[in-house]
This record gives sequence, C-alpha cells and structure tokens, in this order.
Amino acid sequence: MTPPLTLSPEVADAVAKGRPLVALESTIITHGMPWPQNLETAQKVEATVREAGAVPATIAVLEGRLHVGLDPERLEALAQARDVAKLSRADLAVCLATGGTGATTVAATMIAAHLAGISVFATGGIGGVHKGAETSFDISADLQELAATPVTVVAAGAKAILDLPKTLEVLETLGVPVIAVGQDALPAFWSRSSGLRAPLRMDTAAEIAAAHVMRGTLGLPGGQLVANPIPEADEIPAEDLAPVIAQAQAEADAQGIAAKDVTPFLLQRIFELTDGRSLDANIALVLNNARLASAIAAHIAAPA
Ligand code: PSU
Repeated sequence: MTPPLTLSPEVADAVAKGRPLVALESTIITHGMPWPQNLETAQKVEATVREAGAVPATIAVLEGRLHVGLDPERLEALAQARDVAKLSRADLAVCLATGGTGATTVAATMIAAHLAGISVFATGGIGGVHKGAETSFDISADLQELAATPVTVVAAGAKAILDLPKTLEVLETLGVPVIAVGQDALPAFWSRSSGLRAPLRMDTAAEIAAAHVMRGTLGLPGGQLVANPIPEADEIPAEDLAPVIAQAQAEADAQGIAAKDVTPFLLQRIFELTDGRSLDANIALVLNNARLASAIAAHIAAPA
C-alpha cells in the first residue's frame, strides 16, 4: 500500500527534476493567523519562494489525502475554513484513514515533506516546551519530530511564548542541531535575541546545506533547526513583549486552556494586546525564513 499522497503537478515536476523545493505548513494559516492576513501571508510566502528560484509546496490533509502543493483555490478554501483539525504526528494517520481534513503542524509537515522527497521547510516558529511544563508536561511534538525526520526546518527560533532554556535543553537531549544564522544568540521569534547563546552558529545557506547533506551521509536520523533572526526593522524588542506574553499566559492558565489550544490562544491574545504588531512581525519573519530556506534548498539541489 502506498501513502495517500497527492503532489501538485508543479511539485511533482520539481521533485522529478531535482529542482529546489521548500515545504510550507498549514497550521500557521488555520490556527496561527487571522483571516484575511493568513491567506495573504500564505500567498506572499509562496511568491517569495518562487522569486528565490525554488518551488513552494504548501502541505495539508484534504478529505483523506495528504496534499503537497496546494492550488490557489484549495489554499483559499483552507484559509477560510473553520474548525479545521490541527494535525501532528499522533493524529496524521487517523485523519487520513478516516477521510478527514486538517492543517499540518511543523511535525506533520516534516513527515509529509520527507515522504514527498523535500529536504527543506520554512515556517515561523516551532513549538517547544511551554512555560510551566514542569507541572503541565506540555512539550510540543515538533521537538521529537526534529529528532526523527531528516528535514531542515527554517524558523525564527522557537516562539517566545515558550520556555526557551528548557526548549534548548530538550533539543540538546534529542540530538537536534540548533543553528543560529549570522549571530551567536538564539533568536526569539518576534525579537532578534533571546539572550541565550545558540548551541551552533552558521553564516551562509551553503554551510547549512552542507551540514544537512553531512547528516544524511552519516546516517543520522532527524533534521536541523535553523534559527533565523527576524530582520531588524521588523522586530519587537523582547522587553516590550515580556509583559504581554505574561498576561496572555496568565489568561490561558485562568481559563484552563490546554494541549493543542495553548499556542493558538496565546498567539491570538498577543495579536490583540499588541494591536496587531505581533502579526506584522510574524509575517515579516516568515517571509525572511522563506528566502533563506529557498537558498538552502538550492544548495542541497546543486551542491557547490
Ligand atoms: N509558526 C508560526 N505560527 C504558528 C506555527 C508556527 O509563525 O502558528 C504553528 C506550527 O504549526 C507549530 C505549532 O507546529 O504552531 C506549534 O503548536 P504546539 O505548540 O501546539 O505544538
């Protein structure tokens, strides 16, 4: 039996010809950003990947098939859909086997990208260890996926709503390379620096591509987390955000928000509390990540 995988004609052609491809997730569209900025951003990200010479492959589960590459109509329908499932490693097979529809998180998008033969994936920020995890045990399945599936994920670090020191510790335990791009500090999503030193630093797309290929040569499972700082002009200083994040987190705790609902709740509240500033920054950092991911994909497709 083969997986119920549907590659768009453009993606199938690029895979067959060994052209650079960049996988893109859909949870950021359905749960990460409000309408209509979610659709506008998804379209802009695809256009950015194309301008950079790669082929975008937005991934989602539609009526029991894993789509890699969405046509404009499907992308728009997904962006407008309500109550879409948020799929991670645990629920992907159940959704496919029951003919369901759902958006893919970082974890599920990595699985799909790997099945389709795509090595590089751009997103905003990965999930990680939530604040208070010592009692809630809330740790994103994205971390385990980075340890298991050989896809290089370009993000602006882990989201600043998380406990970043604990997230780094878990990634270290899992053997996931965390590579800051062009600086020593780990970026913190909306801000360029988390104040923590990243375990690794690389300055060029070519180096990052070479490290991806080397992991494969060594037979190491798992991918790389490329932590690309948000452009300076778009960042929100960490000290401006800290009280906002604390308020959103306190509201989530008071309302008993748990499991998969935590991240979407926090992102939405921070959007409201910053009068949309957090969304502008989120869009800017995703586009920035799409550009770097395209350059890495080009180097993997045609090594120097
Ligand atoms: N990047 C963003 N916004 C998002 C996400 C990433 O800029 O909403 C999504 C990704 O799909 C990621 C998920 O996998 O947030 C993390 O969810 P959780 O913390 O529940 O694992």
